[in-house]
Amino acid sequence: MPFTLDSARNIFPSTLTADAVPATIARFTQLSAEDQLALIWFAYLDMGKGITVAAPGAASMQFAEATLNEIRAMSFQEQSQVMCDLANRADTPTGRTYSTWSPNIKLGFWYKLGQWMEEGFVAPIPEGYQLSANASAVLQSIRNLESGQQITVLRNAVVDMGFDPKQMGSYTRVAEPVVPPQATDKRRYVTIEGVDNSTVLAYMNNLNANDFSALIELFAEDGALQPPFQRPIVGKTNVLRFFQEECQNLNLIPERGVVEPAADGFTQIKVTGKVQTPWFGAGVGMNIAWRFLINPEGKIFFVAIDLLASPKELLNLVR
Ligand code: ECH
Ligand code: GLY
Ligand code: GLY
Ligand code: GLY
Repeated sequence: MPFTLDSARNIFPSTLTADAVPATIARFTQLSAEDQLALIWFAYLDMGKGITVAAPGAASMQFAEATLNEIRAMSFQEQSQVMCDLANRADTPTGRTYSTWSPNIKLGFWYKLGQWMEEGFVAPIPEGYQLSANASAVLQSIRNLESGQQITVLRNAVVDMGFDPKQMGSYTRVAEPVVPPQATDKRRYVTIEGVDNSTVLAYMNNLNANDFSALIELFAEDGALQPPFQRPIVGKTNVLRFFQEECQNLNLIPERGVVEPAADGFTQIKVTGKVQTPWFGAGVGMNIAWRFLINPEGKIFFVAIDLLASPKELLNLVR
């Protein structure tokens, strides 16, 4: 039987992903908006003791600027209401605008609000705010995660806020401009112990160089990419849009892998290693697995990117 998207998703089933991330998000979502905001505030302050978040670039901040300035001009009470509405996913003008933004714009928006909260321009979390017992437990779970999992929880919490885009009808997506690919003589070329497959090597090298037009040509027409804790993105057009909107300036540091023949002339390849996001640079190395299914023409039929349960999983290359 030829591979389907569903069967492709199950290659290398022994891969242990960081289930603590969706589990924590599910508990977080049950909390009141006030608790959610306060919890993120405490988690973010905590994290700041160990790792530094980079300021968002001007290119991404310009899109949030009008909304940020409206919020800055409000009373503390109105500001708190806007922030709670976002956490509640309420149908408000700000909630709708927020939903049109790419993840990086959403993160940049909250980065700025956090700065303004510290500086006294935006309503702070009230001094002595007492988290509910449930919220304290969720915060404790976040504290117990490794840093790559912590920042994934924070990112997912921020991405999920705002009005539900599925209820918005058609709208224009707003993302940062796409940077030009890195010049050939500046590029870094990876080596992967145990893997010499040219499609996989080109995938890593083109993504590291922001060369999305070369990268997308590695995919089959109906190829799919599954980001951590998400449904697969299917088809070259959608995958390219995802690369352009969410994958600029990543640093992929694959370490080792295995290559195995699969049914119907396909090849399955698992690679493990680290990934750095431009938000935290070398400060946070996320433990990642890539599970590739390459078709007989050498094109990517499917690739899953998994956030691993622990560094030990970096050595799990068995089927
Ligand atoms: C304050 C209190 C009120 C509420 C809020 C606040 C602000 C919070 C802020 C949070 C900022 C969080 C940030 C998180 C960034 C996380 C980034 C991550 C990136 C992961 C990327 C990966 C990439 C993997 C991929 C690979 C591929 O091969 C294909 C593509 C792709 C405090 C005011 C809310 C400011 C900045 C986790 C894993 C490897 C799938 C992308
Ligand atoms: N500061 C990281 C970014 O804007 O992606
Ligand atoms: N955190 C996975 C992604 O960038 O979509
Ligand atoms: N999705 C890219 C990043 O957050 O760094």
